[in-house]
Amino acid sequence: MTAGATVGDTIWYDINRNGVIDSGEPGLADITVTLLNGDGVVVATTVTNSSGVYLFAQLPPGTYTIVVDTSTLPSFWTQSFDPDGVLDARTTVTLRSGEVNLDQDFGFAEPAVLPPPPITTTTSTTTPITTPIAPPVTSPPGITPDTGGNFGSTLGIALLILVAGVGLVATARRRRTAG
Ligand SMILES: [Ca+2]
Ligand SMILES: [Ca+2]
Repeated sequence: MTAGATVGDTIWYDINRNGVIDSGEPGLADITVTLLNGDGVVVATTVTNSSGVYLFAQLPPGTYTIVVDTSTLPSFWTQSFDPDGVLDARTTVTLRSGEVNLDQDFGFAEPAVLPPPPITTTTSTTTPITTPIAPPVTSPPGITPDTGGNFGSTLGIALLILVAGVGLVATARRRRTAG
């Protein structure tokens, strides 16, 4: 019969992100922690208590991996400290018979630069999106600044006026002739 080993024990809010549990930095409660054995099989799962403490006890000696379920952290929080130095929210330890290893602490905090808030679509018309307006093209009066279609329609209107004018003149001539 070998004495059971214990591993833990703190997941904390590393407010100043220096990797050290400073006074005033609280533990993170209700964070899910999973323990895998050397074969990667889940041995146990627990959650941190109100002080951010987790413990796995009565373990046979061997190699274990502690995995912090980051989905149970506040949104957008990132890791500031990992026992093995690699910020992947997991660490592997080898426990001797009866060993008590309470140095497997993980620090998390908000990112130094917060991500932009999620874009929310709004139907409000009180704050319309203003798009930059190109300055108007100034041109001498009487000249159409645009080309193409506008010119064509202008030409069409001019032709209509011309035809109407010819018609009026012809009508007038006919009236004079008749009178
Ligand atoms: Ca700290
Ligand atoms: Ca790690």
